[in-house]
Amino acid sequence: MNKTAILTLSLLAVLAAGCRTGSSPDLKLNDLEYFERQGVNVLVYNNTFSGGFNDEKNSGIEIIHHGVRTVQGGAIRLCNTPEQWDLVPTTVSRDVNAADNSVEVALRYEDYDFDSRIVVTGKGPAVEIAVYLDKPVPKELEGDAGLNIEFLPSQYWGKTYMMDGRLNRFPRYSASETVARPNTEKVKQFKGYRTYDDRGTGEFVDPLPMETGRAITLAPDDPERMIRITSDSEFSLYDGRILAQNGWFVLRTVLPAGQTGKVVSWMVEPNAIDGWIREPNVGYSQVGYQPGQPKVAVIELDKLDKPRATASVWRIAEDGSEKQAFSGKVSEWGPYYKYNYVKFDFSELTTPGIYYIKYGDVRTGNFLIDDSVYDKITDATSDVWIPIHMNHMTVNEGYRIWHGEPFKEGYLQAPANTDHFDLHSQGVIDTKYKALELIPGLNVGGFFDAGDFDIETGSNISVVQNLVTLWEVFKPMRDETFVDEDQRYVDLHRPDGIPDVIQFIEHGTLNLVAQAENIGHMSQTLSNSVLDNYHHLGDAAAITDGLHYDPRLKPYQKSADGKSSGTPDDMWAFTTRNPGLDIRAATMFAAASHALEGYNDALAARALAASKRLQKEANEILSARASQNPGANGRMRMAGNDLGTNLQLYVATGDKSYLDRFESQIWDALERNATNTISTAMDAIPHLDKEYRDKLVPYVEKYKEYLDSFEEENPYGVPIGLGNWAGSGSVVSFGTTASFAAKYFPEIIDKSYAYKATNYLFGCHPYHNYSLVAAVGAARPKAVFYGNNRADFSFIPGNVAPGVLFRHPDHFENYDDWPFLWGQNEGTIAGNTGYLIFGQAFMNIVRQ
Ligand SMILES: [Ca+2]
Ligand SMILES: [Ca+2]
Ligand SMILES: [Ca+2]
Repeated sequence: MNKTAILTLSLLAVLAAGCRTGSSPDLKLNDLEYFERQGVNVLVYNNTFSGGFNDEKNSGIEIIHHGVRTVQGGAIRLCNTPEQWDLVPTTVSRDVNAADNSVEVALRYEDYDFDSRIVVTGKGPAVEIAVYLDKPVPKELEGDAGLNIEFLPSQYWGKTYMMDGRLNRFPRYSASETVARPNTEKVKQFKGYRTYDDRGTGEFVDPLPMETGRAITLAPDDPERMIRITSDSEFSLYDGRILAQNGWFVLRTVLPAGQTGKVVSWMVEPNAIDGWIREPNVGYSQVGYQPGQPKVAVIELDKLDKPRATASVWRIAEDGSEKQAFSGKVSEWGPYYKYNYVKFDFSELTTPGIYYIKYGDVRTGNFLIDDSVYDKITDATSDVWIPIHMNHMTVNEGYRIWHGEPFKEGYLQAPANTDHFDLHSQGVIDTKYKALELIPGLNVGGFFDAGDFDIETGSNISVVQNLVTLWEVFKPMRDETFVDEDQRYVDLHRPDGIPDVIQFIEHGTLNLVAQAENIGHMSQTLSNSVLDNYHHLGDAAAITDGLHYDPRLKPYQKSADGKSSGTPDDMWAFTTRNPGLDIRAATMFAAASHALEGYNDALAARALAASKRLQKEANEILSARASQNPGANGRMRMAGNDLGTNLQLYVATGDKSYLDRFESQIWDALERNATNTISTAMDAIPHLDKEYRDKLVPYVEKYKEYLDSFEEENPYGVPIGLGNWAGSGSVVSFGTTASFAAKYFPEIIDKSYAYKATNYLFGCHPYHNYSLVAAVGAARPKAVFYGNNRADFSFIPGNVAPGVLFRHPDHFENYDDWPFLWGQNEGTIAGNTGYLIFGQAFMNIVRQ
């Protein structure tokens, strides 16, 4: 967007704001195709159930109520309190009828040949949600198919509600009633998997309603959350948390059997506070600023809010007194999606101290200006988050065991043609093992993927690669973790004389080498075999019983020798060979081998042997495939000969022929796409001469244009992802590449770009201003994350949240009272080791 356009748009925004003040209190469809009045947005399938993991609590009819998305999941659903893997409808069509002020969606359950239509019509301050059927509910779904809508527990618990005039309060914790019903009555779940373990009873648990009636008022005690809903037929209110900790409050009307036409009608009236304007979100770095760095707060404003002319910074003295230290102009940036943005530059303030920003009535949390503010930004990640994610170990911290030793029984060969619930599958068996046979030696090393406990091989390869990069480039000698692979024991905050990074490299390599040696090639994943333990929360050692599964035993029976059980909970190895993954592993093994030399020579030798064998075999497979399918030849050979691989192999082996190959490819690649290639190109600088570095200059200049383009694209000046998984990862890579560029080309790329990345991560971003990195040096880091302790509404220190998630068509959000949305709150092992590299590269340039 160019500056003129920005000015024009902001002018339009001000004009539009002027027109809308005192606008009608009716919910009207706007140009973005949702119902709007100030303080209330009603979205009708602007987001559909197609995110990748079934019910992501992000879809259907949704309400953004005074700035917070508190209601979603409005749909025809097949149970009282749907879980993630319950069937979701596909959206066959979505028609917006501006003249009627209505939106109609056609929904379909393919498994049951069941079609329905939902029509949402704005009627004054309310919307009518009506369900139409052209054919009656299929017999097998009678009593199951219903109109559901879901309310965010953390925004409603503790608040009152009235059903047909009866008084109630939303419970802080679920303790309502359930009933056990025969499994034959359970509507099938995703691909026939089951989210529950019936312990041999043949029964599933069904929640009973907390209340039933025809009129409900939610939160009459809280104008921001109050909603009135009436129905032409009975509805019931359920607490979804009774089945699954991530469940929501659900209001539901079961569709009548044998009827067609308009079968259900609800009137939904969300309260709108008269004259409500969202409080400004003053974005600033909660970790603070170095005295000489740029300091720009980005202030996110309601479009009806009139920007102030000035803002100020106040200093807190050692005696607790406060004094204004700086006052300056606020400049307009303009509209970006739902809000309007202004900026406040206080770079002139350079005196070390404790400060806060005042913008109108808003007073931010305090922050420091000091040279030392960034010194500890990676410590929690390296000392706490990463060791807690070490698999096959007991992990202790002080008085607390984070988890015992998981998966002692090892991993079984996944049966052929198995689809899986975490986006994997097993094709034909391509190992020497039979289905469900134990593959020996895999229960060693490796890192939990994320908030779940599988070893995602691709991610673990990236992890080892990241850690080797960290080690080779920065040699961090930090030793705060005790790791004993023989005892299978990790103790946090206990130095053992060995740098932690080298121990993490060893731990990751141990599992990946075991895969190469015992499977013969890399697996896709080592993961859960049953859905009912995949969604495990808490101690990883409790996921399986640690005993080998023996199908000859009765379910849950233990063998006389205590070594096996009839519980089919053992993890599976999904072994379907992917030569591309093998090549990535070969590169990583070469790098790991180099890093481990002199520390664990035996493992280094195994890694190098695996590297050479996998590279040879994978290239043979690719060549064979290419000769069968000549069209794919170019693409497949590229996979085996990419730039990064050749560079890594040169570093690992010292073999000049790899470097020659790298040099023969790099310039074409830079010509094709400088921004994507510049990072790899810079990785080679330490290994090549000055002439190579100087030849990169024009591409770095091009890269600078790319970096600058974000200043015009959004108010934060960093890449902001709009996908289904929020974009902190892109900001981290942006910051990493910008930091390396500032190191090698300070005359072209100054440090300001890298500082933009830390600003964003540590609080200067849309929606709220909390630091996205758990527990890191901020007055207000985020309080909840999607880790394995998420049911405790807690976090694992050092986690980097994906962050601010975009919801179509114009809403950014990051829940900080509800940890369960992975797309905004889950950290991953590859992402968090990537953050370590960023942190080191960043500290390296800002200390210069
Ligand atoms: Ca996973
Ligand atoms: Ca150590
Ligand atoms: Ca077992």
